[in-house]
Amino acid sequence: MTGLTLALSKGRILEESLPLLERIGLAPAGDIDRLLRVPSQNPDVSLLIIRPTDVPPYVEYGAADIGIVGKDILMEHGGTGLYEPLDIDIAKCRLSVAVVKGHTPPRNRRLRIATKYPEIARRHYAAKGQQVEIIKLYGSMELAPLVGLADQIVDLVATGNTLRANGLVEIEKICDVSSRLVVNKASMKMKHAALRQLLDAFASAGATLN
Ligand code: PRT
Ligand code: MG
Repeated sequence: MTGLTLALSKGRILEESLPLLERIGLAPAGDIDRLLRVPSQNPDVSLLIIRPTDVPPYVEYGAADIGIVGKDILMEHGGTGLYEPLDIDIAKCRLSVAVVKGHTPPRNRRLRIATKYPEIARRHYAAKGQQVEIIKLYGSMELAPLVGLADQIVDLVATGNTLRANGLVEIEKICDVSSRLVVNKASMKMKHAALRQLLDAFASAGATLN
């Protein structure tokens, strides 16, 4: 089999991927808390442990043949330079708009939207014909409306507990999110047999076709 490199999203996606990787014989064979590159149980597949937002560029430019990443990150990235053959149905949540409970929109200026996803937010409000100002943040979006930095946030929601704890309410769902398998376009041609085998293994372990 041709050597393959699989890029994994460090954090909750990696944790939720581990049982699946184990089932298909790709569990990490090394210290995933310290190493950035670890062998897997399969000698033909090595693993990269990287930040979720870095998975699309690693796969698009061929530093990894395949990757596991959230649909949120893929949508923000644009996703056209990659194949997205499988939904692996883990790390599920939704991307939503939330506001402070009882908040009334400003009348003398544009709505301010705080988010880690400026592209998704831009497309969402543009589709509704709404002119907004987007403020890119890197974490703790829930704080922004509480301190008057933004009128609304576009953020991930799973149980809704974080919103509730901060006095925020979800007013609109943009889309559902789960983790996806993405594949480098050139690898799909050049390493077709090896990748086909891997994709089949993911599919029979429960991933569904897109
Ligand atoms: O640190 P870095 O910025 O690199 O990454 P990260 O902190 O975003 O990574 P991590 O490990 O949190 O994983 C993020 C990925 O997991 C996302 O890209 C999603 O695809 C997926 N995912 C699934 C989630 C959630 N569920 C989720 N609930 N990512 C984040 N959350 C956060 C959300 O932002 C909010 O703050 O959890 C909070 C809401 O949870 P509830 O249950 O209180 O609603
Ligand atoms: Mg984090």
